[in-house]
Amino acid sequence: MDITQRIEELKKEIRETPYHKATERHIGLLRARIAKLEDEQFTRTSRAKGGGGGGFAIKKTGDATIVLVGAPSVGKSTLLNALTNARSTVAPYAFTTVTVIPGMMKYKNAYIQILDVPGLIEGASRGKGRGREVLSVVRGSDLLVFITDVGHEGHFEKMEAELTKAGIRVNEDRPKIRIEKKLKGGLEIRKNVAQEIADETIRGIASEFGFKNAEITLKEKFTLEKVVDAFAQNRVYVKAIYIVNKTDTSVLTFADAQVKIDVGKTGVHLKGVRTNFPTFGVSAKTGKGLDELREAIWQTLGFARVYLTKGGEIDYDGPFIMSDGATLADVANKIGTEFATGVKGAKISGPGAKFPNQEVPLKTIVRDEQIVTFF
Ligand SMILES: Nc1nc2c(ncn2[C@@H]2O[C@H](COP(=O)(O)OP(=O)(O)OP(=O)(O)O)[C@@H](O)[C@H]2O)c(=O)[nH]1
Ligand SMILES: [Mg+2]
Repeated sequence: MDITQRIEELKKEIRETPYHKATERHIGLLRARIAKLEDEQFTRTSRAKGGGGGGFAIKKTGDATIVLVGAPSVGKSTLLNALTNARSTVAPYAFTTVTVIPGMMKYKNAYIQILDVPGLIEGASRGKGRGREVLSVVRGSDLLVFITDVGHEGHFEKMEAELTKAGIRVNEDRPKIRIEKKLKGGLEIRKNVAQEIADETIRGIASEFGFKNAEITLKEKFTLEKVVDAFAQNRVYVKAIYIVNKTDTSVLTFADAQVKIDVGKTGVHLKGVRTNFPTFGVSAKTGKGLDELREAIWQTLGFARVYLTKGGEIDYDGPFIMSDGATLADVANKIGTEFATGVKGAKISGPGAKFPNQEVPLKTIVRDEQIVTFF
């Protein structure tokens, strides 16, 4: 039996097993086995085809790298050309793009690398249509832009399903768990939050992934899927925004969200398809909604522009672009490691400062448009 068949067998068994306290551990183990097989399938097919070579090994440059993920012909290349200086080939048939085409978008002083890749189709995680190569690029990115075109809004779900099978978690937080390996003592489960999943189930899943002795602290309420993710290797967590292209051709309707967008309206927030994350109607061809898209990319990446003072003057020309959660120490390091070792402290003004030139610890997280003086 090949891996795909084994996965199907296990899924069938899960479907046919009623879920309750007595079967929870067994179902947990089945899920863990599926996760292991999917990982194996993904790495095996990647190796067989020689990994990320053949135009797929793109050097990451700039402040962040984002990937345009979508089915063939939805307009990924057209969008790349509209947002960046790139000239990726556009044509009205599937699989026009067969490698990775990079472009650079400058926005608010940040250099954002955008990668156009071949269309993602069902079965990609099993290697269909350059799927593995595309998914490898996706794994290495900072943000995904999911793209579909009018009439194919259901594609979002399908794309996410392919990514999930390749160990990629979209718009999900990393499981809040601490796993401390020990030399002996078995698997000890500690909980900061009450859990519905039994300790035995958690132990079973952990040992399925090869953990023998460890102190495991659960810091949030876990689902069975999250327990599997917490112990599985190879999970990546990436944010995504969702866009529907070609809104110049017809009225965009979202059946699920019960939102109707007329032709001509731009950049409308479609809450409901994926709540909490922006969804936009755009037209790569006419440029409709692209300003809002650029801003959404910037916002979702969570960048902060940090202005340094030079001889008492604020240097507004060249802010440092810092990523989400960066500290003042990270800013000093970005200036140079030698500079950072000489830094004793920092004073901040503007956003995040209680008053101008407030002295704060270097571990302080920077805010957008903050003014910093190191001393
Ligand atoms: N009307 C309209 N047509 C568009 C738009 N964006 C792209 N197209 C057309 O859709 C077709 C496919 O566009 P591409 O940019 O090549 O699509 P792709 O997603 O890169 O396709 P693959 O590389 O094959 O995966 C072309 O004929 C484009 O001119 C749009 O916003 N509006
Ligand atoms: Mg293309």
